[in-house]
Amino acid sequence: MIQVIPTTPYDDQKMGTAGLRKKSKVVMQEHYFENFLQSIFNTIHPEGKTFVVGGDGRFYNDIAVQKLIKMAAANGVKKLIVGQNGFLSTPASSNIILKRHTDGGFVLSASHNPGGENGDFGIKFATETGGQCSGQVSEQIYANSKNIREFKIFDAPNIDLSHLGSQKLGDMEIEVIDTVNDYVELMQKIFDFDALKKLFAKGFTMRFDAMNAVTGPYAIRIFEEILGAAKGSVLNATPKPDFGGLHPDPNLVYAKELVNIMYSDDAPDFGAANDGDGDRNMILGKKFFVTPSDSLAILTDNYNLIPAYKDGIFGVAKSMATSTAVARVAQEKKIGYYEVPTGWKYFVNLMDSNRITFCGEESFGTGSSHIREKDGIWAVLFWLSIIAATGKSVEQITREHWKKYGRSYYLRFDFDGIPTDVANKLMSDLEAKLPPLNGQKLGSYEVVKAEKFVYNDPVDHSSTSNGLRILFADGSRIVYRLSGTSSSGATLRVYIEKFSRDNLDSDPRQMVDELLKIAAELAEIEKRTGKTKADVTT
Ligand code: G16
Repeated sequence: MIQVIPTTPYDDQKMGTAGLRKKSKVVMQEHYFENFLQSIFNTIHPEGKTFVVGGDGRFYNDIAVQKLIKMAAANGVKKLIVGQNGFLSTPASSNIILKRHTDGGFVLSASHNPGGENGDFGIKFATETGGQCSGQVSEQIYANSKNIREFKIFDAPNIDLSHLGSQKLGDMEIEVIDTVNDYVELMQKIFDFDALKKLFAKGFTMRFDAMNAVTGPYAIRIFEEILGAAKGSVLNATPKPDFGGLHPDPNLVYAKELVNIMYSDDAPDFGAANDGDGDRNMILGKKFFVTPSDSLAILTDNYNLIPAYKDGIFGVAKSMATSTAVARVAQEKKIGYYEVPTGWKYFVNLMDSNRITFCGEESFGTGSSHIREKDGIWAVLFWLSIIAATGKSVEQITREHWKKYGRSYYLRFDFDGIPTDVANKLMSDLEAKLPPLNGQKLGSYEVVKAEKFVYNDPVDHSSTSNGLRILFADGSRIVYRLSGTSSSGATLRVYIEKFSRDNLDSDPRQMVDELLKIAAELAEIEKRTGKTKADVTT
C-alpha cells in the first residue's frame, strides 16, 4: 500500500518568517507539496511520533490535508490528531500540541495572505514546543528539499474527516477532534468568564469579524453561545476557501466592513477582527483604533486584572520593529523586557525559560505563554476583561495609558512587489550608509544609533540579524525590513515611530511625516523602486 514516487527537487522551498508561503498555483504544481512535506519528514524522522494537523480552510486545504495524512502514514507516523473537516486555527494547534504532548504539528495556512486559486497557500510546521521550528531546522529542511529524489505516500481513498473519533490508515491512528472544545477550555482557565457574561448581560455590544476564515466557529461558540453577545455579533463567521473574496488581514485597510461599522454613528461598544488562521487581532472602540503596539503595552499594564496573571508575570517581549510603548510599561512594572527579530518563533525560548509571559508584534499579533503562538481570540478576551473590570471604553483605556506613559505615534509603510534583487540591493546599500550617521542630525532629529539589528538569543545563544534601525535622541525611530511572508517579489516595510510625552492627540500621519521623508530619502525608495508612496499603510 505504500508507494515510493520518484520526484525532482524545486529550488524555492525555503521557509520565511512563518513557514513556507507561496502562490496557490505554485503549491499545486506536480509534487510541490509532497516534496516539501517529505523534506520535513526526512529532517525530523517522524517514525513513531504524533502530530496535530489542520488548516485555515483556504483553497487547497482539503487536498493538502489528505496528502499529508497519506504521506504521514507512509512515513511511519504513529498518530495524527486532525481538526474536524481539516480545520484548525494556529493558536488551537499550539494548544493541542502542548496539552496532548505531541511531537509537533502542521497548520496549512498562509495566515493573513489572501486565499483562493489565485491567492496564496502555506504550511507552518511546529515542534513539540508548540512553536514554529527554528531557523536551523528550517535550513535543514530547505537543504533536504534541494536533494529530494522520492517521496512516500499511502495508496488509499480519502479519509472522512467530518466525523469525530478514531480510525486507522495502515498502522497509523487518525483521531478527528473538535478543536473548539479544547480551546474554549483553555480560555476559561485564563479569563473570568462570569465577569464577561455579566458585561454582555448589561447590554454591552460588540462585532467580531472572522473574515470568512478559521476563527468563525471559535468566535460564535465563545462570544455568542457562552458569553451571551447578541446573535450576529460575529461577522463573516463561515470559513470559505477564498475567504469570500476578503483579504483576511485584520487591519484598517482590509477589515473594511468592520471598520465601517465601528466608525458609524451607531457603532457598538467594541470591535475586533482576526486573520485567516486566527493568530492576529485588531482592536477597535467606537470610532477608535488601537495600534497593535499600544495594545501590547495596555495588556501588559493591566495583567493584574486577569485571573491567570494576577499573581505576577515574568516579563514581556516585542519584535524590534514594534513600537517602544511596551518598554515603558516594563520599566514601570520592573519586569524583564526583550526585543527579538520579527517572527513568533523567537519568543518561544523566552517563554520556555520563564523570561517572559507576554509578547507581541506590530503586525497585529499579541499573546502569552499559555501557548507558543500569537492568539487572536485571547487578545479580544483580554480587552473585554479590562473593559469589564474597569467599566471604561476602549478609547478611555487607551487615552489614560498615553497620559501615563506618553504616546508612540506609529505607522508602518509597505512597498509591495519590488523585484527581489532591487530590494536586497536597497537594503545592503542602506546598511553601508548607517555607521556614519551616528551622532549626526537628520532633519530636526539627532541620531543616537544607526545599525543593523542583531539578536543574540539568551537561551540557545544563536545569533540572528533582522532589519536596520535608526534610533533618535527623542525616542523616535525608523526601522527598515524586508518582509518574510510575501509569496512573490519583495515587500519593503518601513516602520516609523514618533514618541511624544505630552502631545497626545495629533494625527499620526502628520506626526510621522518628517521621519517618513527622512526614511524615504535615505533609502532612495523612489529612485530605486519607482514608488512615490507606500502601497499599504497600517
Ligand atoms: C507572521 C509571523 C509574525 C510576523 C508576521 C509578519 O505572522 O508569525 O511573527 O510578524 O508574519 O512578518 P513579515 O514582516 O516578515 O511579513 P503570520 O500571522 O503571517 O503567521
